[in-house]
Amino acid sequence: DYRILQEAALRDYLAGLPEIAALLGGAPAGWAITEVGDGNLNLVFIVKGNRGGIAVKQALPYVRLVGESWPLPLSRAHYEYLALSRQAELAPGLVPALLHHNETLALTVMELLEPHVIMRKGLVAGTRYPRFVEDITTFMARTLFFTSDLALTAAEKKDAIAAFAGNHALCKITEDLIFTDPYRVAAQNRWTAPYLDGLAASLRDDMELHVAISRLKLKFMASPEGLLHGDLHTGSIMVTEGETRVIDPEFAFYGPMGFDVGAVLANLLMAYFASSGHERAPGERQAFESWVLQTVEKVWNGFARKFLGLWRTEARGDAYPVSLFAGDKGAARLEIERQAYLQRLFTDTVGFAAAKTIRRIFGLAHNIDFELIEDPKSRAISEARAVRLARGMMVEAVAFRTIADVTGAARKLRDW
Ligand code: SR1
Ligand code: MG
Repeated sequence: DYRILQEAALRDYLAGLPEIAALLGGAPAGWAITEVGDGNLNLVFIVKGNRGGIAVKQALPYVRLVGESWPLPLSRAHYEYLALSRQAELAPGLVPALLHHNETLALTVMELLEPHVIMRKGLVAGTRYPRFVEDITTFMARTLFFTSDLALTAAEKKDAIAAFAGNHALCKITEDLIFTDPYRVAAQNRWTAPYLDGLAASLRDDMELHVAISRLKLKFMASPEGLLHGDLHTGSIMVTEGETRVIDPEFAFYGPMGFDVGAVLANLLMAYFASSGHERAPGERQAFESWVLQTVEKVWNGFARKFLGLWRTEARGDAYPVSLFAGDKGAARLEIERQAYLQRLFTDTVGFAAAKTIRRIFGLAHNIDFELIEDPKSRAISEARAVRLARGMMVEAVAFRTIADVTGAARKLRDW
């Protein structure tokens, strides 16, 4: 009984939900309904009555960006709802409140986030978000730690992996669009031609890069470390100066933690490189760019500190059995092991951040950080700087020992 709900059908549907109708207030005929979806996959409506408002998201049976020629399972709405429910338990207040879900219609009604804006749009405008670091580090540390083997028993973890295992069509999008297509001839690839033609060709011929991206792809496919958001870019984060909400986890599945952390860092680094192509008030450019790089550092450092803190105090999982680390000697050795774990996670994060950058410049789905730079030559310069950093981060990920190594390299490329 799935059908795409356009305005009139959506109004009738919502009128039949007493709690939602009461929240909106007034007669259904008076509700203002606007389709606002600007993502790649779904319909998103804002509905406002005389008392309140809601957001309604409905999955389409195809990829919106491309059209009906690219079918996509509606089941992604189920996984998104499941992930949002779990994230709400683990990171309260950092995802939108869920108000209603209809599995058949692949439709979810959520709290309307107002006056929040999509973070990517704010970054393009040069806005700084003082609350962001605190919230995104809490979100990532808690959702990744508490869904890992450090916090769950082996049985709980395997059940949790199984609950998301069916979301493979969405994983396949990532496997193709991020880990494969930008490095080969693919019909859907595009870039800022003709300026980046040579760079695009060099990616297709760069065997060290092909090895590095293939290792990352394998890690993405074969490392169910924790429940990932799966698409944690700045278009999946809504912000005000004092609040942060993570939205849109339809790509959720059990994967390598560095994929989520790398997504956040990559999108901040792209905002940094794109900044030179956007209008800024006098003095604002430098202030914004240095805020972005400080934010990159604080996101990694804050995440690592919170994750380690949870491991020290909340580890009830079957990994690292307490009985093997008894006494002062055991505690000291386990602490060294925690640091080593975080260092490996940092290396993964650096590699995934690089992959997330290259896909936005040569693959199908680009981002407005670069796309809104009108002059193609100026856009290509910003993109080429980001790609140069990303190539180094991917091929020599272990050479980046600290996050300051990443921001230092970014700073050096700022005027390259
Ligand atoms: C065909 S979907 C393209 C991209 O949009 C989503 O936001 C994901 O990033 C996906 O890779
Ligand atoms: Mg999305």
